[in-house]
Amino acid sequence: MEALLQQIEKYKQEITEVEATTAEALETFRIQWLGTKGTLKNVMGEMKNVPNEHKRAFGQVLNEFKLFVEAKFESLQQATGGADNAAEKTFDWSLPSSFVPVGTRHPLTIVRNQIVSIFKTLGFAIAEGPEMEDDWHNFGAMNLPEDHPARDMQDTFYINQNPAWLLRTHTSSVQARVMENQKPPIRVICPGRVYRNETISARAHCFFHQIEGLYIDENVSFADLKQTLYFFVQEMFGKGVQVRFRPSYFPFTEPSAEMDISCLICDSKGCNVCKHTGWVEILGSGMVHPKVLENFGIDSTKYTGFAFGMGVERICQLKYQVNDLRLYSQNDVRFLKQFTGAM
Ligand code: 2NL
Repeated sequence: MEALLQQIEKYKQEITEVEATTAEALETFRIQWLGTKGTLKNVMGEMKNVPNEHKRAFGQVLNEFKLFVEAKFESLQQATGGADNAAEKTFDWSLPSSFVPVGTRHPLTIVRNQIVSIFKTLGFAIAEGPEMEDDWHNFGAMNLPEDHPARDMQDTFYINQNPAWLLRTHTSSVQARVMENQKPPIRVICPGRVYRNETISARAHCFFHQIEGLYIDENVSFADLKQTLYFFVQEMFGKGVQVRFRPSYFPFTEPSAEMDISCLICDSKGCNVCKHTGWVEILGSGMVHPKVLENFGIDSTKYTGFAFGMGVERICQLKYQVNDLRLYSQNDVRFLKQFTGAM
């Protein structure tokens, strides 16, 4: 009994010395003294051991101690910033959190990443280069004759005419820079934005995104080209897709071929996308023209190579049925947010 009264005095002493300054310290105080397993509860529990004749007097001491602790707690609360505490008391922690909008990748980025990662598995390195180019890297080195229509002001954005500075019309200019700086074997994939002087419509735009590939080594054959692009198509569009190659012409490849795949939209039954042929064109390709190799001092009797180029917008159109090129650059979130989740 006497010991208990002394203990309570000691507690009071201890409490008087407490100076809580933070919300955590305040909470520690509350748990230690006022909590369900706190000191106050313990001391109250001693009541049952007090002889009956002392219960009344002891009860008063306990009650006074309780008020003492609570008063201290209140004064500490005030000292630790009344405003904060008021906010904390009235804040409803069970409310749902505010909505955090999550951005989405652009569909062209998604498709570009897919294409690039397929060629990476085949050992292709990624190369990038400037969008503003000189005549040589964009046209000359690629075996485009001086009078070629692509060189016309009507088709190309010129920044300067003499010497010619222009916005690259294909990413071949990047491969040109790779051939300039590296010796075969060369195996690169070049993704990037390219520019053409066209009137904007659903089917044409003044810029688009291209991915070109280049593979130069000894004994590279047209069979390698076909097998590589066939593998790409199966990875990109699925195992059941049919392919066909049609002879074509590019100044920088000989022979040249365009590649079609069976129409995914109508399962080759005939629709607007395949113009009722059952086939859709997805890329151009060919064996690198000997003149292009020699332009970079690569011995065309020792080395051969294949190259290809595809439009990312076109692949994206086939994968996601995007029917208007302008959607890619209008940044309408109703369009963009349909691609949530894809990488
Ligand atoms: C297309 C066709 C093509 C190439 C691009 C190329 C690059 C070098 C040498 C030879 Cl460095 N060729 N590129 C070859 C064939 C076709 O692109 O329709 N692109 C959208």
